[in-house]
Amino acid sequence: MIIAALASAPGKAGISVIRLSGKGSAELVKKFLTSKRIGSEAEYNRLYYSQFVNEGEFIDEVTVVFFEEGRSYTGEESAEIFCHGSPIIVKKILEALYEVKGVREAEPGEFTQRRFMNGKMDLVQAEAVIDLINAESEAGYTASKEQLEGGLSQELKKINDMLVELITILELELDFADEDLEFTPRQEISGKVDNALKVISKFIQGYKTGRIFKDGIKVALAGEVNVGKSSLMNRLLKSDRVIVTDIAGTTRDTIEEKIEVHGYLLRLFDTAGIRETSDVIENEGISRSRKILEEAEIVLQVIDSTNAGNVPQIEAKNLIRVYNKCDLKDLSVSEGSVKISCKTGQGIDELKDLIVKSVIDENMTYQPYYISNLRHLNILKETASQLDQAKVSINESQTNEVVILDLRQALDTLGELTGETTSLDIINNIFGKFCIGK
Ligand SMILES: Nc1nc2c(ncn2[C@@H]2O[C@H](COP(=O)(O)OP(=O)(O)OP(=O)(O)O)[C@@H](O)[C@H]2O)c(=O)[nH]1
Ligand SMILES: [Mg+2]
Repeated sequence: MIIAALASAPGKAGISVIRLSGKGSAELVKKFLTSKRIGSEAEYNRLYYSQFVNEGEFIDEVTVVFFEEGRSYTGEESAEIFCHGSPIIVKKILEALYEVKGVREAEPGEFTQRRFMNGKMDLVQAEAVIDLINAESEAGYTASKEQLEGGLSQELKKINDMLVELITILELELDFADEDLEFTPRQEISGKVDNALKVISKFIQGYKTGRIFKDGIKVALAGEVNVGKSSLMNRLLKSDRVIVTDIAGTTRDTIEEKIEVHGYLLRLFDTAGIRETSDVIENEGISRSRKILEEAEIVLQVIDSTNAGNVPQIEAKNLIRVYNKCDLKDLSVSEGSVKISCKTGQGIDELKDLIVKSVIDENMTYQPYYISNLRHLNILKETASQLDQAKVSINESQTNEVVILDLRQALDTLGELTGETTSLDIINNIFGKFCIGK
């Protein structure tokens, strides 16, 4: 079955790209092209210019490229049509293609799914394609690019090979059970399981950092009313995004916006100032503030420098005290705190540096074990618990059969990550998150 869809963003643009994949794609497209140069001789990987004509109706001037089976994105014979970026032209071309027997509209992610099915990439890499398209920062781009290039897949392969080696040793012993063979000491087997566990726990620990690379750092702007939280939000965004007034209790809802600092995405949350109040709406706002405080990687406790005597304690794992309005009163602040003025802009760059530094080690570069996908984390945790079970079986001096069973289970679980043993439901679910045409 040939699939076809718009591969560029929908809407008006300079050009639009329509992609086809499946055996016979080139032959199919050629039927609509009038150029004499695209005879039966048309070459792959060459750009042809032609009119696109459907049943005598000239639709558009297009350029077309054909890709050979085995040397295309999907791995199948494919074609791409570049037309003027008009939604009407795109619609007409697609309708003409869908009219032909054996052609249908591609499902979301189906091109990439075919690439996966044809063994051109594993599931982890396919997931990286979505992340790459959705990346919102340099760090997110780096993480998904490395995953797409196979860094994570290679690390996973190492754990896989480690487990296969163990199973092979134990099976070999089973084969020679009747003979007087020197068995590998149980301690050695247990040590090898430990090695696999160590690598897996490195991945599990890398999740937190991986998330920061991919999804950014959650920063909550918190504090009492009127201290300048919303003013700081606007300063950081360089726009008048949120309402600022001298009335206490201006902000009632939590407002999220994103900025990029030193290549990392900061997800900023302006919150309602915390105080005792009988206002129902404001109270709802305050309870939302508290929730954000719990979830945030960093809490910026904004303090009014002119009223810094008795500020409340905020419980947070990572807290930076931000003394605002230093244009009105210039306090000296201790290390780890920062003084700023939202009015003049003083101290804002220093604050940005401090935020990134407090979460990211300066010399940190992306590592393949920085996983960022919850699916990956859950599978690795399950693999780890199955390996723990294998260790219990070894310690209880269970037979090789029992230990092999435990290890096989761990191996199968791991295979769900790369796609070897993943159920069709999960695969469809993953590709369903793609946009059409990818
Ligand atoms: N002089 C001076 N005034 C500031 C500064 N930052 C904020 N303000 C003023 O302080 C008042 C309160 O600012 P907001 O940003 O609304 O304070 P908030 O913390 O968001 O207040 P709530 O939303 O009510 O909790 C406004 O009148 C601001 O103009 C500053 O650096 N210097
Ligand atoms: Mg506010």
